[in-house]
Amino acid sequence: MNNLRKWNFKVVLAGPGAVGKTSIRERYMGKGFESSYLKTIGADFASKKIQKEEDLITFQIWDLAGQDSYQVVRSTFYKGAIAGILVFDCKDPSTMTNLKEWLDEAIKGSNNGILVYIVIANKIDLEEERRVSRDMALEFCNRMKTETGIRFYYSETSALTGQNIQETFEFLSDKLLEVNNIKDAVPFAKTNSIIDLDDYDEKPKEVSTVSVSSDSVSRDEFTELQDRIHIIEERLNTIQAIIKKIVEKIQEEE
Ligand code: G3D
Ligand code: MG
Repeated sequence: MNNLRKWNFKVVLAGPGAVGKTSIRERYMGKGFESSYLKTIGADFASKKIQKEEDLITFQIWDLAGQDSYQVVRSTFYKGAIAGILVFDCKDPSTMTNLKEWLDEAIKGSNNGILVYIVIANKIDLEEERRVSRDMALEFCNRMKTETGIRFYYSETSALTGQNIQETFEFLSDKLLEVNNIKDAVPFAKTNSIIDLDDYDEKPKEVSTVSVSSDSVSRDEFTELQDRIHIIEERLNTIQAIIKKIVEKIQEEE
């Protein structure tokens, strides 16, 4: 167990209200998840540990409140995030076009620190009512990519049936290990349920992650450091939540 590399990945689920963010998180976390509910402050996060060979990943998934009233303080929640999942409802094209604003907010709020973005078309179980086709969504993602230079992945899910939820988070964990230089790039399969908008346009990416040289730090020291960072990160998250609550109280009183 001690030989495992430990990772703490903060993931934010962003997008308009009612598109299914909470449902996606709950579907992925299952029933027995370890959770810190911060419902009263308009967002909550839950964490889930998964092991991939030598890597122990703690996903900390923040589920942001979609309500506009929270927008002022919402940026706090992007701090420290490494992945952004932008969710829209495939029945409602306006929830997709809205994602551009959510993306801008995520870029600013995370100080450009988010390394992996996935756009999710949710509620694909409602086939009859679907109004955004895969092609329309890919075109939209491509436009966002051209405007921002950001690399996107695209996935279609149903939080109701569970379709593609597990796969999307599996893919995300692989990508996060890849951007941390732990895993070789996963060769992209056309049949994959996740679409890489950069499929035909592979270019080396500069990533600003900390790389630890094994010459200077022993494995045990490294593990201990990671544990300590993990604890500090969890405390910071709690502090962020408390600050948000205070700001809201102040706003209420104004
Ligand atoms: P949010 O967190 O983005 O605001 P929620 O969205 O997760 O609260 O979901 C909003 C509503 O959409 C909920 O219905 C939820 O059950 C439904 N929903 C979420 N994902 C799916 C999906 O994949 N398929 C279908 N059919 N419904 C979904 P209610 O009725 O509780 O408001
Ligand atoms: Mg919600």
